[in-house]
Amino acid sequence: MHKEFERTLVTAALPYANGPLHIGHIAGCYLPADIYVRFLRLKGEDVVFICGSDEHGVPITLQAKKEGVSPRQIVDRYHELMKQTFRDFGIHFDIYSRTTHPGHYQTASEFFKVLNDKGIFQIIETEQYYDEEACQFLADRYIAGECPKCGNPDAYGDQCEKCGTSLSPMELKNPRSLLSGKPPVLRKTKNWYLPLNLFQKDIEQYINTRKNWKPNVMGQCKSWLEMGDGLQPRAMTRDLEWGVPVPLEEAKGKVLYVWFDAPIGYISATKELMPERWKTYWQDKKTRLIHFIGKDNIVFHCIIFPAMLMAHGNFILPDNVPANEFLNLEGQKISTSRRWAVWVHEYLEDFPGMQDSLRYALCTNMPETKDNDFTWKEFQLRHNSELVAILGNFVHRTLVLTHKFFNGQVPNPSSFIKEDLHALSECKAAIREMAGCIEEFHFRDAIQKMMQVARIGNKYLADMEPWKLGDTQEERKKAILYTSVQITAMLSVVCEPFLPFTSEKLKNMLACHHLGWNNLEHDHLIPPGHKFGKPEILFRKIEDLEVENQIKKLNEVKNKSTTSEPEEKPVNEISYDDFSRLRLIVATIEQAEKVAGADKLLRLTLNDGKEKRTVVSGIALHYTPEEIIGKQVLLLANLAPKKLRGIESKGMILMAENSDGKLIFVAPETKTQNGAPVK
Ligand code: B3M
Ligand code: ZN
Repeated sequence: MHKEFERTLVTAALPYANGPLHIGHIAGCYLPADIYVRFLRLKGEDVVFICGSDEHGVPITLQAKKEGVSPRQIVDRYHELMKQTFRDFGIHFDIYSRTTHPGHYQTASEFFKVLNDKGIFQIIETEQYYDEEACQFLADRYIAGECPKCGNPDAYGDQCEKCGTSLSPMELKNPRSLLSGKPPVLRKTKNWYLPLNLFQKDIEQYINTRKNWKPNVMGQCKSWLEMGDGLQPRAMTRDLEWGVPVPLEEAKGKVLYVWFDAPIGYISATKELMPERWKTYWQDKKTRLIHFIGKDNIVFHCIIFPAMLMAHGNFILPDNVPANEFLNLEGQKISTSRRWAVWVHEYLEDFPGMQDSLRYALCTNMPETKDNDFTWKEFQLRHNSELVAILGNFVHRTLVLTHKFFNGQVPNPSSFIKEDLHALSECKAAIREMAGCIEEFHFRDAIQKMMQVARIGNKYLADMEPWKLGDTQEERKKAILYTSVQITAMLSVVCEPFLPFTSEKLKNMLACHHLGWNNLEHDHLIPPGHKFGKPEILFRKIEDLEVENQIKKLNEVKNKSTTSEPEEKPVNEISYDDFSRLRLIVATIEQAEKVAGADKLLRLTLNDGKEKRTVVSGIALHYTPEEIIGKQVLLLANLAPKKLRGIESKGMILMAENSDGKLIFVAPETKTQNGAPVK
């Protein structure tokens, strides 16, 4: 552990209780958090692992509306399901609470009151969209309309899911209520704003002094801090019914913004778990606070929640926020509403007792630095060729041979040769590296290092071939199996964070439940004479038919998904429709000049057949203005206009990039009239 800390508080994002858990949730947040916590526990460190259901917010009320039941019914159903699924899958929280817990209402209200009493909030009256039929203000995901950036007709009031831009309802074109489908009207309302702009300096200082943050997380934080005029005040209250009521007389009928109450849920859950000691974990500087989340939650955990904690004053700030990117499924975005997912509770029914196989596939393919894809074929391949053929095979051979030659008792060799000692020291080196990787949140590398131990053992046994040794070589047999048993024992300890069920089975077979991290310092984890327990199958093979059935099940969902819900396109593919939205035409460069103060940019005047248009193009390092005047080019004519160095650029010219990075003009082969379409 880092010297300046005595304990670690780990949180995993509180999942919305609006649907079952899928593999994207697990790979993005819960598995890395669980591995990390199990590793710290294994080393005997003081660590507490907090999670619970996020039961407020629009995702809940919309799901309730869709199913025609109350929000309460929705959260009760999915809270129980998620809690059970986590438990069955071996995600081992110290507490799994929920934000409808009365203790949470109290904690969140008190937090709000502290900020209010300190005069932190700005009360601002604004005009907000209102649905006259549903008698309700339309915040966030209650409203949809056309995205001002990309034209997506189904952008939400808080975000366009197509281009990723974060939005406010006022920015949508042709807004419509998702409750009644009608265009909303504007109504005045007062809300309590957290003036994030006043925290800009402190947040910058906080972010800039964080060590070892992942580049994807740092990058998002910086772009928020540097965007436009910097951080803006953000409303912490909403005109809704479902949520924690704002604890002020003058705010009757309003609730706390879900992103105000949900992170406080971490605090409430800690209080519930440790009523006497929770403050040590939230207020003592010797505690290290770590939030595991998915990438869509970065701004809330790295900027807004820290600003809330700073405003309150009594709390420590997150030390690290190791966010993952997203996991796709068979080339398509995972989606709860379109049911394109592998649901964890269904996996557990279809593959009973095989939690670790999925944990293994999700960890080896974890979207740590970029989005990744889960496919059933790869799941099967990884399982059969790694878990079965390497880890399972090594353990099986070791145990079977020990039973055969030595009656299931660890032999007592009188001497070793250098291969024996080398195998042990290589395993120890891999384990040290594994620990380093986990500490740095590199879980993919870490699980490879763990498997390296099995690979070393497997190769050692194959090279030594103890099954070929005759009766005169009894001493060698003893040394080889003794060594293999020690490696198996190491594995039973170090696979625990990743494959807890396998660790348990291994310890049963070896009858060595007492083994822990400290034993790894010694070469001799299990002494001669020790008697093994009952052998069990570690991993059975996964048959083609099983994964074919899973793929079939997914395809049924795809075929059933009705026309009302647009079908998700493969991640790297666009439809002809998408293509036909590009207006590509031929144009001629009539003028070109350098843009003052920007060495990469040229300002071009193009004749597009109808008019002259200005395009600012990043080709100045490759061409002088003189050499390109008169050239014909291909122009993307309907790209949204953009200001570059104060010049409005309308469109983009297409260039090819050669292997030296030089940009080459792409143009019609023979002179063509300006404005001619490119199809
Ligand atoms: N409920 C959002 C999500 O599932 C969310 C996280 C809250 S963590 C305080 O994306
Ligand atoms: Zn958009």
